[in-house]
This record gives sequence, structure tokens and C-alpha cells, in this order.
Amino acid sequence: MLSPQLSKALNKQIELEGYSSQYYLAMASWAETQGLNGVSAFLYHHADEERMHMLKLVKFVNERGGHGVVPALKQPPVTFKSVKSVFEEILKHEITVTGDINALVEITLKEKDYTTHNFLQWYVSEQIEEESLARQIVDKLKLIGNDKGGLYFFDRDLEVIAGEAVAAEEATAKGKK
Ligand code: OFO
Repeated sequence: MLSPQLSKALNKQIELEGYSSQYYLAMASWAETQGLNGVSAFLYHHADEERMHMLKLVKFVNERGGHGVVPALKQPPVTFKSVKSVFEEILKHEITVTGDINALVEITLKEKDYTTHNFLQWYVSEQIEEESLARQIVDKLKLIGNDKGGLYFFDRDLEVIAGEAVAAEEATAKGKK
């Protein structure tokens, strides 16, 4: 059974994952209006992943005798300065999320709640991946600078990455049936 403190902290994380999904959805929609179909496909997929992170937490909290609360929708930004600023914001946001996950892990250790500690390890690994991907993309965009041709190929690359991620998920889902 979850302690009230941990239950409250996990619900805060549910809220943050929900906001991440909204945030990336807003970025995806903005990118689509800029004709950046690859960037938007990548970000739509990223938004779906964040929703899955939220859902996973809701289910876990409920399984452990708490109540996973669905948060209110907070309005994310509507427009963004550039593709580079979008990915810089993602990196900053993911670093914040990593800090929050680490704080949650700390509570589980203090409370000796090893079940929740074990559950959170999935998020710990996920944050390593997400931060490193965001960092790689920011580095690429720094190299591209103001080169329009470079941005065109970058957009195509992200379309391929998004397509591969969707195909891998579909294959996993089929394997589970
Ligand atoms: Fe949920 O991993 Fe990003 O925020």
C-alpha cells in the first residue's frame, strides 16, 4: 500500500507527464503549421509516449491502493521561435522531469517502499534515453544553423525515426496478441 506522501508525489508526477504530453502536442501542431511534417510526426509520437507514461503511473497508483487522479489540462505555449528552440525546450523540460523522478526514487528509499522503487526504475532508464536523444537533436540543429537544405534533411530524418518507432510499437503489440 502506498503511503499518503508517496501517493501525493506520484500524483504530481502524473500531472507532469500529462503536461509533457500537452506540451509536445502543442509543439507538434506548431511544427505542422510550419510545413515540418517530419518534426511534427516525431513530436506527435512523443506526445503519445508521454500520455502512456502518465497512464502507466495512474494504473500503478490504483494497483497499490491509491487513487491516480487525472489532472486538469494546462494550456501549453501556442507558438515557438524555431525548431532549435523547440528541441532546446524539450531538453530543458526532460532535465526537470529527470530531477522529479530522482526525487521520487529518494522518497521510496526513505520509506523502504521497494515495490515502487522497482517500478520507478523504468522511468529512470527512460529519462536517460529521452535526455540523450534531445541532446543529440539539439547538437544536430546547432550544426545545421541557418542552412535551409540542412533543415530539410533533418525534417526527413525525423520522419524516418517517427515511422520506425511506430512500426516497432505495432510489431510489439502484434507479438502480444
Ligand atoms: Fe515522461 O518522459 Fe519525457 O517527460
